[in-house]
Amino acid sequence: MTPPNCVRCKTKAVIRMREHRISFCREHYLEWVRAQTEHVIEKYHMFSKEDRILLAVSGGKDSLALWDVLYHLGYPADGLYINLGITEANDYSNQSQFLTEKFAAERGLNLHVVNIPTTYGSPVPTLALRTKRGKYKPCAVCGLIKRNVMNRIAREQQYNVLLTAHNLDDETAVLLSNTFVWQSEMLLRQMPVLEEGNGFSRKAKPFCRFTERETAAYTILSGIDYITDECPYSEGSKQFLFKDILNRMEEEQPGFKLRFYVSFLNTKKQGYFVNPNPEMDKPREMFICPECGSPTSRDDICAFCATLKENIAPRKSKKTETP
Ligand code: Q46
Ligand code: ZN
Ligand code: ZN
Repeated sequence: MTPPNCVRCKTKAVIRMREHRISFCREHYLEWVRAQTEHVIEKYHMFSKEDRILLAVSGGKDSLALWDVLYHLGYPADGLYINLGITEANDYSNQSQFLTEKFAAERGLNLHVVNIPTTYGSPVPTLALRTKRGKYKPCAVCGLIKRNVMNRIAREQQYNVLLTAHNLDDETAVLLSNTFVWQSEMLLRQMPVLEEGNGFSRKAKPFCRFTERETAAYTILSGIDYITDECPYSEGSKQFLFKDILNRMEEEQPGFKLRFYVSFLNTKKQGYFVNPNPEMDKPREMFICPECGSPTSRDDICAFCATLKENIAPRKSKKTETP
């Protein structure tokens, strides 16, 4: 079969997207990704060039691609890299920090770095190991730490928008897993944009409509040097199973993931997902955590600080020790 031509300039295409029935050369593909991102930012009213934007960057393909796209579109986004202190998988954390710093320096972008071992005394896997939640896998504690750090930096540095580079594969895997067990509260909250409230900045996901293949193609075709190793703790994650199911559906029916996600959002927009307790949508009474200054719904230290305390002084009772 003759390779397809770029739909714009008719030269040989480097990427063909069956889900959109289009093919592009390198130059027009990069242009298309940038234009589509701008379209998503405007469609979901994510942010404008006047906002103070902070992007969580991991050194991986998605976050560096998003930072590059925003840079080309003229959105003044600063980066936040969190070094988790993971040394396995070829010195994973230091290597990804190095690549993120190199990316930022090459473009003159502003990057905040938070080092978890220096700030909290131990790397994430060690912090997690000493807690009940992270006894077998550090991911739940890691997620809690990352969210706390992102919110804290946004608050301290007055960023009103916090971005993550979740792509369509991530979003549909979460959607599928929540649908399987009818996690209605999570389904209600899953949106491309979460408005600011209760002391937290607005959160947005400008890559939510691009597949992982599309973001990877952007990173490679742009010549961005990114970390190819996965975090060693991601192995065995249920997310991979859901992604695999969705990839098989996509193979059979190109465009399946996008239809699944967009029809979910449209159904929600039509009012089919309604909170049975409207009181829950109202701004809640919030407190300030006396330890870290985070807004919290608990009239006590926040969940993050409670986890760290558990870590510093593990509870001794048998009940606490039992998983
Ligand atoms: S970084 Fe952290 Fe992930 Fe690694 S320890 Fe688990 S949660 S897998 S996105
Ligand atoms: Zn072209
Ligand atoms: Zn706290």
